[in-house]
Amino acid sequence: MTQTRPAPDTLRRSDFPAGFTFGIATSAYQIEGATSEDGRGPSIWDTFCREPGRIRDGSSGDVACDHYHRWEADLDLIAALGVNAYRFSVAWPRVQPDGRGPVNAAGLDFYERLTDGLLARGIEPHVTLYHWDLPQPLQDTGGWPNRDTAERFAEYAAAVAGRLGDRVRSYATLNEPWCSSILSYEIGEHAPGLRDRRLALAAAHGLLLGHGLALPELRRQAPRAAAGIVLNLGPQMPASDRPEDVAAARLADGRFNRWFLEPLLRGEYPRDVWEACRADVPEVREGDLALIAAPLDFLGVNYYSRGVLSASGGGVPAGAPVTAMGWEIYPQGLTDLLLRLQADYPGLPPILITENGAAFTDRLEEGQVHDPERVRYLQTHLAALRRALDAGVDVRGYFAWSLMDNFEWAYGYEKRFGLVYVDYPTQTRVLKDSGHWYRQFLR
Ligand code: IFM
Repeated sequence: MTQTRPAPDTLRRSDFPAGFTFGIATSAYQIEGATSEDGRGPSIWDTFCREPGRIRDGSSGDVACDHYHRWEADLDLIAALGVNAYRFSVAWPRVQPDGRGPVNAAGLDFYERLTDGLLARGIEPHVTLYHWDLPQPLQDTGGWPNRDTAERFAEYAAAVAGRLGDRVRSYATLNEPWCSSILSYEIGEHAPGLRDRRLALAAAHGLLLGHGLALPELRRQAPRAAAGIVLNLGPQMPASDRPEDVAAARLADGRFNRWFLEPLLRGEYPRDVWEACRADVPEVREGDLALIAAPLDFLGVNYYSRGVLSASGGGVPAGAPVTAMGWEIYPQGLTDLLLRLQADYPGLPPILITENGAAFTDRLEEGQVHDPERVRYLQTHLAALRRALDAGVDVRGYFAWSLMDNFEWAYGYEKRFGLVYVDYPTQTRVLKDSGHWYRQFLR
């Protein structure tokens, strides 16, 4: 029987299951600033931002949204939205300035204040341990391609969970390992900005290994918190039925989605991609895959768009709507992705949509920001999520990206993803129409 569902623009929180988590997300380097305060050490992003030509507007996260100093007012803003969860990341270089050895108490104090501040406001803390800000000293000894980094990550995870413990609702080990490996070591667009496929695949394995080593530490230190990982995923579709396009899409799917999903959920790397990349595949030691495939309490999915592939490359179909990032707006891809995960991975853990959102060219006019495209983006993606729930996919929560405009990596401050507008010179926060809409939706 087909269920009648409300149109996207009439969707409300009550159209989702009772207890469904609705939240909003950020990450440390993108919002905190204060990069050399209270004992924080340098990260690969501090170094990368200082290299000429790496960041489009020549900026860095040195000040960002000054959240390190404004966190209390920012938590009030989150509370005013009416969300029941907030996803933030911990900056490893604040906790361990050298990436190893003694813990910097002041760094952990900050995240403890944040955690307790959320709980005091009735908001669940969801922590991501690694959202790309590797301590520079660990890059100096090889970064993620060096297996030692995975060991160091597990120690760091234990230190964070040892302090924050079960006050945190969920710990994600990694955010989007595709970005911190392929985009960073092969495509060269993110720190450390290398172009070497062998190193990229070794980094991907190192990241997954770090995840596998960290999981038991999280379970030891915070037995009641959920432990999982966050992947950026999206359907990779052929531009036509031509066999070359179908093959290109299959390989793109393998490199983007399956290279991370399969070791985590099946304990093996996808054979077709392994063969295609044979000259560059990583060293996998005995026991690695068993660690990596340990059961997860949740799989975090970040969904933004799909890929459309032909033998000559990827692109957006002519005339398709896009965001300011040039990413196609394709809500059905979220439904398709979730159904595919459910079909392909028996025993799939519950899913959290840990990021979903869009950049548009926002303007502050007379104290207001009208962003109807973002409102529509959120509505249509929530409707797409609702369709996946109707089809039986076990999704437990949704986090909009992002709380506020912030440092969008290689794009600097040019791209605005926030539901809250940030006027950077004054650090004034202004709720955009999308923020008003989300608050209304959640009411
Ligand atoms: O801003 C990023 C975030 O850090 C990771 N996921 C994608 C977002 C938009 O590009």
